[in-house]
Amino acid sequence: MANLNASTLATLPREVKLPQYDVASTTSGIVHIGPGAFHRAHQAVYTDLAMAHGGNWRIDAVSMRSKTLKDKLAEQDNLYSLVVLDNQPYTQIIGALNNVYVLSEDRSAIMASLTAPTTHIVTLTITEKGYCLDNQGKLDAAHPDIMHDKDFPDEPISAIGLLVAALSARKAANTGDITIVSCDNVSDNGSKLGAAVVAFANLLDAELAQWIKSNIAFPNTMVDSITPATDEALVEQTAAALGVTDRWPIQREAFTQWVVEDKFSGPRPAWEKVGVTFTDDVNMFEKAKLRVLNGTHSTLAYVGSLLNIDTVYEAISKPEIEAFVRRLLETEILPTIEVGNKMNLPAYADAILTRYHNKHIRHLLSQIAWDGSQKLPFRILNTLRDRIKAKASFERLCVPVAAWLLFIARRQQAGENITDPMGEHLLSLAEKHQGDTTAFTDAVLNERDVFAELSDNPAFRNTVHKKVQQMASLNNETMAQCLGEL
Ligand code: CS2
Repeated sequence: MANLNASTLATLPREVKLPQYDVASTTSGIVHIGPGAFHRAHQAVYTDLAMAHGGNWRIDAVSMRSKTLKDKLAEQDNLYSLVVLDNQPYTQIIGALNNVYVLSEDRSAIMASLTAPTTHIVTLTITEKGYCLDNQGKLDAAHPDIMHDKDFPDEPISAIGLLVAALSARKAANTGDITIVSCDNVSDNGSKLGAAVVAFANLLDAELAQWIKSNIAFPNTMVDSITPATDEALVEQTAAALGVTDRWPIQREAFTQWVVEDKFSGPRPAWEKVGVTFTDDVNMFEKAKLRVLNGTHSTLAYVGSLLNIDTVYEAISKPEIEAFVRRLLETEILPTIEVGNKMNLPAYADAILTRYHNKHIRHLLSQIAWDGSQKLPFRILNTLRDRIKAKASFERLCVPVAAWLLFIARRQQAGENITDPMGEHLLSLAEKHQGDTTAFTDAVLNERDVFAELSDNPAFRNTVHKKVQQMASLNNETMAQCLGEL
């Protein structure tokens, strides 16, 4: 079978949507750091659509480590398929990626792109851990990657170091303004990124730090679209539908949302014409999305994996699980989000649960369970803090925390790894306290990198202990009763 590429586009079935601009003659205006599935299903799609309204806004994608994308797309002119899995499925070819680079192989091309006067925007999806933040959301100067980049500022290995190297070169060359747009599920993502970049620059050169502060915009954003990782089944299904091979398509639900703070240092694509919302205040959207969607996603991931359930759809299809998630939302999550009359919060939450019921999507709970130590602070612990501050109940918010602990203990017992920067350490705690769940719970709750001041809160600790005990015997037979009591 031939490959998907510029010369086979004309052979695709008529119903496949194609880029509505001349891909070959359109050049780059954006650098994206971290081109995982989410970027390719979200910002790259909006940008592809926006280029129908003009502008040289193709994307130079920079992988910090993985060579997969570069290798897979090399033979297909960096074209790939967006496969939308929903009641009305469709396939769309995305031409937005102009170049795909890997940091270890393409350092000079990456710097050239980051410092080009034609580059006006850098977007990032580097996941929570990519920001190298401490438990207060500030740059962790003791992070090994940050310490490396401080010693070798011209050969950075962190995204923060790379941005500072690029900004330093732009300042020296007096290149035009650039806007840096975080697109990760981190609360106040733009402000935190901006502060981390300035803090790192300050370690190298106080004047550069000041220049960044005065000249570079870091808008906050909220991003949303459920995007399971690419798997072989998708590759096969796409080949059957297209009649050509796409080695790295992506799949997504139909729903997609991008809310961006209207704060750009220079020009940008006509994103507002293709569904992106620009606003002065992203905070409310960000908070609602992180707490409602990502908070319940992580809850499903850890509770579901204790019941050997594989996907979000299967988990939410168990009436006991859905009922618990609804109680958690109504009683302890929604009351922490102030929306005034700008948003109908119960309807928003309801629509998210409806999205979980999309039977066309196989979204693995094991994928969502990655990086719990990095995700739970933003998704659950901040909500819990607000409840504590308001002297309100937070029992149910301790369920995902307890389920995470039991998930770690079970993985250790099964001799399996967990994908998490703290994974090895957490598994070693589970091994040390094997057979003593109380001691293990105490040991994890002492991890200040995750829990910060909550480590010292007796009410929080006691409730997590209680939930661990209540859920320790959770299995398919006990599910109804066990979840009914939570
Ligand atoms: C998920 C998110 O993998 C995860 O942790 O919760 O990727 C989620 O699917 C997206 O944020 C939806 O917008």
